[in-house]
Amino acid sequence: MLKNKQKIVVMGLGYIGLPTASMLATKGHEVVGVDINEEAVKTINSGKIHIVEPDLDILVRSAVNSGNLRASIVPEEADTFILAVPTPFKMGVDHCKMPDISFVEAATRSIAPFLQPGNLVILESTSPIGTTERLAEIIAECRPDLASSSRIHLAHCPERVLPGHIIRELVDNDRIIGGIDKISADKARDLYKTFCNGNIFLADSKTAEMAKLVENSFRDVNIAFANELSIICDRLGINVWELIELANRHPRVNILQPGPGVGGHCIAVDPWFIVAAAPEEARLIRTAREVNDDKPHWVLNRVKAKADRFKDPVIGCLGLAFKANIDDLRESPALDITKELINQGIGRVMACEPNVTHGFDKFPLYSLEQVLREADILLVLVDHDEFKEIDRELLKEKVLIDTRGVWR
Ligand code: SAJ
Repeated sequence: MLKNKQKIVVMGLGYIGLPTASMLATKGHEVVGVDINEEAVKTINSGKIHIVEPDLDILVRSAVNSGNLRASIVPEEADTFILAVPTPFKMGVDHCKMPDISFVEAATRSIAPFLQPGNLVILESTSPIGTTERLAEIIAECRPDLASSSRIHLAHCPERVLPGHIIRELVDNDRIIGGIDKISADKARDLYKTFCNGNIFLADSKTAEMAKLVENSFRDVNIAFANELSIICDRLGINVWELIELANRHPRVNILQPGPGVGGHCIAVDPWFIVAAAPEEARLIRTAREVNDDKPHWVLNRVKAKADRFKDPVIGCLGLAFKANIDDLRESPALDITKELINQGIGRVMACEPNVTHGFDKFPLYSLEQVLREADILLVLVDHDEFKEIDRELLKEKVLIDTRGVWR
């Protein structure tokens, strides 16, 4: 029997909320997952999942079967509320993308009627600086009866899990918890300790918010360096993959890998939250975003230049997902490049995405065999294992544009 068993409401049953809710349920807490998507709620209540993530199906099934997890479209009273809703960006002035915290605000307003003195509210969503304090204001507006200090505890505990490895990283990763006061941070730490084997570090809420943004910006800036190198090397006739491998033999150098651009819903978004907060100072972070956002155009122009040499070019696009060995197409540069080739009528485009087998209707998909047979130009957009294993003999007569270095 769990020592500090709690009733927990998790707002948002997506890539973060659902694994977190299920994990807490399998550890013995009573969990109610809340989502506005009625279909998702039905699916989860039947022990199934509506998103793709390795091993999540097993975790959800066991959480639902244990009787500790149920999904609902409305919140209810609980000891702890965890907010795991999206924080996208919206277009601001001067091409600067501004954080949109309307989902977090709406989720806070919807739990406000159910709050009781002593409750803990945890913000997991990646958020701009000051959001946790903003939630305290919203709660005070909605519930003046709870406004006196320390009646509601509030902490930011940013998620850090890598899509494709969410279940393992949820348990193993270190966590940062930023409380609006010490007691809030302590209470959140006690809860996360029930499933997290990593170290838990306490900070104030602004530092925790910034830490999450900085982690993803660090990666974005480093990928931008690799992407810029790939363009420089192309001009200078140097194999960038070999170059990076050699440079990384230095004990203090660790260059990341170039690609067709940066996709997903985190790394291409979060740095903008820092730029929006400090536009004059965040020069490198902004430039890195621009370098990465520009990479798909550069790839497109390279394909056009090669296609010009053919009368009726057939272009095989290998991979549509935003990174290797997943089926997630959200904010994928590979998908954008392929769509743009089709829209601009650059030859006949044959796209192949081995991880997407049904439900895709934007354009036709082809088997790898068919693409390898018919394409004049092969454009590698994702480093899926299937593409690494292609027999090199089959590539001999083709024009190759390998944005991921799978055939380096
Ligand atoms: N990419 C490259 N070159 C590289 C590494 C990545 O081009 O060397 C590209 C990928 O192909 C992809 C994009 O970057 O298009 C992002 O992929 P990723 O694997 O770097 O990260 P995400 O978006 O799947 O998850 C990130 C993780 N953050 C960090 O590694 C600092 C994860 O830990 C976060 O929890 C997640 O963002 C999030 O939710 O914020």
